[in-house]
Amino acid sequence: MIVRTLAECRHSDRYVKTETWDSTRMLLKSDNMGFSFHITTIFAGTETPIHYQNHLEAVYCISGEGEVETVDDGKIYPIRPGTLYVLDKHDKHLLRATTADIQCACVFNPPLNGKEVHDENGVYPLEAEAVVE
Ligand code: 9YT
Repeated sequence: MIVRTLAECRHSDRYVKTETWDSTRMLLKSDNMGFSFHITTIFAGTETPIHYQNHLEAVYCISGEGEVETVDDGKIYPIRPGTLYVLDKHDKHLLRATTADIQCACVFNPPLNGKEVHDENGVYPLEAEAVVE
């Protein structure tokens, strides 16, 4: 059995921060669960272009406020506490936190290795550097 807290993961190599979001990767590929599980904060007033060509992702909003826009059709979906959005078609999208930071729980299949950040096209590589523990 694995038991971890957000606080201890946040103070380890499982924590990744960029200009528009941070991510605490509580479960990774090395945990052998077949998915990874992250707690992510999207910073208020930011927009992040994302295109997970190699991954499926489900995102559950715990707190905060924002929207996600699917690039191909220009549809905008509000994000509020209790909203789940699922990138089941590798949807290219723009993620915006508006008036408040969004805190969300994210699940990735296949699982992340640990050190992934978006490349210039908003993509995570299939095999990024792993967290060493
Ligand atoms: C919702 C989303 O995709 N945010 C970007 C960070 C990502 N969730 C991650 O790597 O944890």
